[in-house]
Amino acid sequence: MFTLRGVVSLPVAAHKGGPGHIFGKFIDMFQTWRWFGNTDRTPLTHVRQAGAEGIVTALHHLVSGDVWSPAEIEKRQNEVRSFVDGTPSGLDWVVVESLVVSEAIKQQAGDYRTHFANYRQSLENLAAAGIHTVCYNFMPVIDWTRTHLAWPLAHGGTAMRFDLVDFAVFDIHLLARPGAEKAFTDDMVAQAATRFAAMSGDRKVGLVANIVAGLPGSNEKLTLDQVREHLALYDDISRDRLAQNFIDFLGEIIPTAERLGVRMCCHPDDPPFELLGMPRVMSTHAHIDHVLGAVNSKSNGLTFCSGSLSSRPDNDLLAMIDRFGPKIHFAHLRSVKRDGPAIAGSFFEDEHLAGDTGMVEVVRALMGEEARRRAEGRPDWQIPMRPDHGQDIIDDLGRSGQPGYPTIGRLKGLAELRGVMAAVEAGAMTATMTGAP
Ligand code: DNO
Repeated sequence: MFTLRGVVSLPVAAHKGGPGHIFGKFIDMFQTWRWFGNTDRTPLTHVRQAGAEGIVTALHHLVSGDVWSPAEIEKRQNEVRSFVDGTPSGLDWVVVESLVVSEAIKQQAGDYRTHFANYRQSLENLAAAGIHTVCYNFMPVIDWTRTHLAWPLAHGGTAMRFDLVDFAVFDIHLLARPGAEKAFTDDMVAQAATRFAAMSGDRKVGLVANIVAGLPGSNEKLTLDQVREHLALYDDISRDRLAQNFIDFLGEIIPTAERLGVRMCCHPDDPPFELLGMPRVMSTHAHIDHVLGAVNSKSNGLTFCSGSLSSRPDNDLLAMIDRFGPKIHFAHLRSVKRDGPAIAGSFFEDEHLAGDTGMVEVVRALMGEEARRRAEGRPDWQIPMRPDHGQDIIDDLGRSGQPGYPTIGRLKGLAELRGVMAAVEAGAMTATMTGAP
């Protein structure tokens, strides 16, 4: 029932082979790549050369709340399966990211009941097409948020950054949200005032665009006024109410997902703390525990995003893998470097093996979970991962790709992560051969 098409159906020997695998200890993660369709600046030929084994994509052109029809799904599958010259790509669409949950569902307003039915129908259509892993999020109004899309690094490349002072400038001075100062410390409010006074017109426009115009993944591009209107709709929605709306959504769709063998996996909040006075329900260990426990099904799972989760220092990633492991259906692997110890603070997206995330231990723990599943006989033992984001380096600079999704930066990230996986696997093998614990 729970097979990941194109993943576990690959015979292990044909998939990787090599003498290292003869003991049947193969615990590698399935290496995927996010691709936005044929307009993506990274063509599938390059995805193949980067060594990715499967594709993560979505029908980004459809409005949230609508049904994903079999014809649209098939069209995207066919795009993934061929290079633009028509030759087979050797790739398949294995993970949906994202089947967006509409604002109507998050707020339980307007057409939300129709949207529940449409969401279930989309799951039916995806499962019929052989796609069984579906990522989504439950963040109100704005998907992931950064203040800088091309923050200069000492090595000459650029990275994405979330700067809390810039965010306060946006919230207090540009969006001018009533009462926004209350969300920040006095010191932060003062720093924001100074920074705003010195900020150029271009930077103000750029800052607004970075935050509200939508980063890849959100299919609604909002104006400042639309953000204000949306925020007003959350005036009466407390954190408890949003959490309950989330659980109601799960109650509506998880039985269908379970019947279809679809693994739903919710992405954590990014960043994982409150923004713009709106509640957050997927930021911490306790939040995730609550949501996964409220509708207890293997189909109700988690996208383990190491970068989002480690953006706050009190999240213990290894404890999360230990607790939620059996329900981790997808992994985003990236690292952040935090500016300081504040729970809600600034960070930038560091190289995949650098920063505060502790990537080697995270990969080791995820591969340990895979090994545990294999021993248990789970057909979906292999966790699809993708190198999440990447710094813009070398040919990425000036390519104008999707923010956070450069070709070379991700290729480098994937190569480094593959190295970690190979080392972890070799370590497991050595332990088996020497009888070491
Ligand atoms: C950013 C992504 C997110 C993610 C959604 C999942 O790079 O990780 O946009 O796709 O939050 O629904």
